[in-house]
Amino acid sequence: MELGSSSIGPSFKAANPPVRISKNTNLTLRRGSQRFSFRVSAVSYKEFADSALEETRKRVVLEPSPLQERYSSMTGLDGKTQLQMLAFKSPKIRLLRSMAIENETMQCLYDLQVFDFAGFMEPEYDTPIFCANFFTSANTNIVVLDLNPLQQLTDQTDYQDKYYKNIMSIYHKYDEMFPWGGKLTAESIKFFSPLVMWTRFSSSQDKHNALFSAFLEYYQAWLEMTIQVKEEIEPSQVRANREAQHKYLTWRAQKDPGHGLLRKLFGEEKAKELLRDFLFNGVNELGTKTFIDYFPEYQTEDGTVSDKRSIIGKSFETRPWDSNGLFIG
Ligand code: BLA
Repeated sequence: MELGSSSIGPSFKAANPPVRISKNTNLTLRRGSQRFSFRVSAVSYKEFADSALEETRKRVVLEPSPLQERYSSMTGLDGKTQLQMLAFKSPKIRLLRSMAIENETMQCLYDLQVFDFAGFMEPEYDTPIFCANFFTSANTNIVVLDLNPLQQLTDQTDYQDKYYKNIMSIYHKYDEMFPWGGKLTAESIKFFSPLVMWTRFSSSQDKHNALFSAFLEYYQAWLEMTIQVKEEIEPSQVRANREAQHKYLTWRAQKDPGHGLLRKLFGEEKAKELLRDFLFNGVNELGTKTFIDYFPEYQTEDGTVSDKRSIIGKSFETRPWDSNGLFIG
């Protein structure tokens, strides 16, 4: 298979994503008679969301999700930080939602930006969860881009062959540009696939352009999977899909690294609502198991959930999958 193309099933070839027009911003400051001019590389995650939705509409009929009526935009307690939310569904996609946070201040054009874009299927489908999670502050970026599996991929399984084997070339296209981001909360690895792009980098226009291409390429691979997937009719399989999704939602609604920032921006109560009702919607509806049922190691002596983000701690200094996607730990 040639590099840059990928196939899911016999007929699928991922199209190359549209090229992004570079958007540099020139800033000019004056002090007395002197002029200082410099360029900042700007990234607009709203543009990422718009492009993904545009690609989706070419293939799938999207309807607004009922969540859109309650969540569209918000301003943080600082009066400066803007949050924008989009939410859609289709007959197969339970929820396709986007959250973009931007903070434009006078001192620094883009002080803080967050992008969290995810796609969750109805439980009749075992397609992975689309996950783009980008955090950009003054000069650093933290990126997770993945098709999060519904089955743990630290062992070779049919699920891995079905969804990942034929699209590993997508990951290899970007692995030099976006090397492994170093140690991370060890618990997270079981929610990731061998396709995961976990990286940190300093902002530059080249990196932001490449991230945009990677985002759309991963997204198109996911979209194609959602189109080709067949409905599961075996009730035990549907139950397993639902529980896997519920476990994932339960993990992220409780332990997502974004909690702290959302709490600072909107206060504890609103942050919790955003997490449980919008970002990880389904946590209250898809199952009745609690966080402790799924992750008993987090139980404290008085029975509550430990505040710790991780019990195991940070690990995986290097990528725990080899280039073929085999887990090497
Ligand atoms: C950092 N986000 C991180 C890190 C990971 C992720 C792995 C590095 C820190 C760590 O090791 O945990 C992302 N972790 C994930 C994802 C999964 C996971 C996607 O387990 C999926 C299973 N992030 C958000 C939102 C905000 C956000 C909404 O999703 C902000 C509102 C911020 N992520 C954020 C921040 C950091 C971060 C501020 C750096 C701070 C930190 O490391 O705690």
